Amino acid sequence: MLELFQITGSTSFAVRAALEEAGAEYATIDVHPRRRDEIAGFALVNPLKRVPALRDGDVRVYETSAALQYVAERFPEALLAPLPGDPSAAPTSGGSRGSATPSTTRGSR
Ligand SMILES: N[C@@H](CCC(=O)N[C@@H](CS)C(=O)NCC(=O)O)C(=O)O
Repeated sequence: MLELFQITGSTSFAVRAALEEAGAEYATIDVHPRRRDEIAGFALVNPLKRVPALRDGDVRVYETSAALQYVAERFPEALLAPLPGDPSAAPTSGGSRGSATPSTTRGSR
């Protein structure tokens, strides 16, 4: 089962929200901020011993953005984000005034 190493009130919440939104089966492993060495295997999942971190079988992911991307790709049916190669993920002009700010859109599938 997919495991989320987390600290309540940290950016772990974003990954947990994505897992919930995806309807994923997962377990949470609570990391105490000052006792991170007590969690068996945590350093193998994230050598920096920071949260969030995910373990999914042999796959280990850390950094919030990478974990969010992993969840989106692992559960594509949840449509959490455009997937690599999805033409609807192409940057747009950002509005009628032609802003140069990149943004992404998600089309209906
Ligand atoms: N750049 C990392 C930052 C991770 C990070 O600093 N996490 C904090 C919680 S928000 C943490 O693990 N703090 C515990 C510590 O550094 O001791 C990310 O985006 O995931």
